[in-house]
Amino acid sequence: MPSPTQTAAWQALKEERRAWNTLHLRELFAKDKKRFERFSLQLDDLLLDYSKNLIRPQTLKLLLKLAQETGVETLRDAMFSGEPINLTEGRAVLHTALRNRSERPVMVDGQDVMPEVREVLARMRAFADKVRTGKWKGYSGKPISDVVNIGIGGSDLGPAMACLALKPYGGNIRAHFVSNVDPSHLVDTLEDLDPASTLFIVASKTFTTQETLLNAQAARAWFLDSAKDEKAVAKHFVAVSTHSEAVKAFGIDPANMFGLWDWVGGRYSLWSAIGLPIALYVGMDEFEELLAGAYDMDEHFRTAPLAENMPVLMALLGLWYNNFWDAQSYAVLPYEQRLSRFPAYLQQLDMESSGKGVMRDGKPVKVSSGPALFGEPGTNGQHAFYQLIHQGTKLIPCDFLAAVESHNDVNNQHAVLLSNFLAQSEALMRGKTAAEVETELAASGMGRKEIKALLPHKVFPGNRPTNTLLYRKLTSRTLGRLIALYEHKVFVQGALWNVNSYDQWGVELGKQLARAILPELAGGKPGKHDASTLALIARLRAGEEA
Ligand code: G6Q
Repeated sequence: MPSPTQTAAWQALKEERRAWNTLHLRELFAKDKKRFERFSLQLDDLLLDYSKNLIRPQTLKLLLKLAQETGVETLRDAMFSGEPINLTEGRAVLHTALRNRSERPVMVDGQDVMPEVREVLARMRAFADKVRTGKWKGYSGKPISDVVNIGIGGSDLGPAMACLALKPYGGNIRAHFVSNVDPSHLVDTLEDLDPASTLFIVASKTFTTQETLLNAQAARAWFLDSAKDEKAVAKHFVAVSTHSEAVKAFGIDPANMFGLWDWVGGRYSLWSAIGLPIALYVGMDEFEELLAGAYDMDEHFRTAPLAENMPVLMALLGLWYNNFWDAQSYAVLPYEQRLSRFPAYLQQLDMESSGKGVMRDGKPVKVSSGPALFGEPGTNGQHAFYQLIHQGTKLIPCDFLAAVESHNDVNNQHAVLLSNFLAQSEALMRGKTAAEVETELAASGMGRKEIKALLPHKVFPGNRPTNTLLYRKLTSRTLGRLIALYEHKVFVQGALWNVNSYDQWGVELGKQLARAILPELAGGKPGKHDASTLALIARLRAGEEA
């Protein structure tokens, strides 16, 4: 696969960018009454309106040509068919197999992985049903009331985000998530829990992650403090991992272990048994709805032509700003409080996957790769950081997300939420001209001198690009579609930049470095460090305040 810069489309896009120096969306909307129809796409109840982007028909044509020239479709087909596209780890990338709702086999090294996938799903169902109906009893005979997932990164962010999003489908089990090695996270979580009705899920693909193992040990000690019987552990601790030996060594019966496979990347694993907290919280039927939603998106991504392919279009638009408009960041703004952890989840998905400096062949990427992603739910973000998006010097493309219908009908507030949602993207697109500001200020009775001084501060340049994603209601199926949409978007960008989206050596580095410093904090011989790190270690050893 070539570097994208070697394609004819890339060179033509540079020209296209220059043409945009004199174009404004406000005028393009005025000229083309069909702009919304031209630049929007519907997949069942999910609408992508991408008309408020800095594109015209020829821009899109060139972007689609780039997708063709960089071989996006070939890599996509290789992923779905189980080829080891994660080159640096020699692995297939098959989170799509986990939600394959068809009878199609998925082959890895000549073997169909679907029977094993179905078997784990069946075990999850049996277990979730038992716990949710109260048939699974704790050591004192009490049913389970609280589930605590102990995991970090990919073994935490997805399930934590999804449980929050799917609250309306939650049953009588409360779900909690402990990830940070900061002991306060565990302590605060356990504070109000009853050991006799608490179930811990120790979720770690590798079962070597320091934070997770330490928190799991501490949780076990907390539990045994009340239960006072090692045998009770089996009723309160289950594991999700690929490593049955390590699980056993930790003291969890492998019969209470749910497996996954090395072809599931951590940040793509919520569809596997890593999703067990979701299944316990909303029930297995809803969990399967989540899988079905992702499968809808997989089928769309796999079969729709590039020009009508949601993840492809979103990826191309992202690349357009990232590489031709020098956008360094990207905001995801759900007007849905229950998606409050969605940006954090996407942060890992996008930044861990696309935060790469070399191409698939190990040569440096010559262009800017993944942007920094951030976001908060609207309307909260409006009262915080939108200022920079409206009037700052940086271009920040945004995705606005909202549901037509809310799960809660209170005081007409959903309509207020939606009016804000629409007003923001419209304002970002249109801006406010000097003439408009002047008219407004004059009408308020302001004098000429004052108007002159204030005017530049009140002008909004507009021409700031946004996507709008509108769905009927935040159901499990919709959430599945949305997550898979962003997963595939990230995949396409990886293909466009020719980077491996599926490794994470930066995470591994963190895991190694902390292990080396720990004994030094405990009084061991200081290692070779820079003066700043040495001084900080000395300060911490002395117990002084930093
Ligand atoms: C995800 C990353 C990383 C990983 C965590 C937890 O893609 O690899 O976030 O999920 O480090 O790893 P374990 O599940 O192995 O504990």
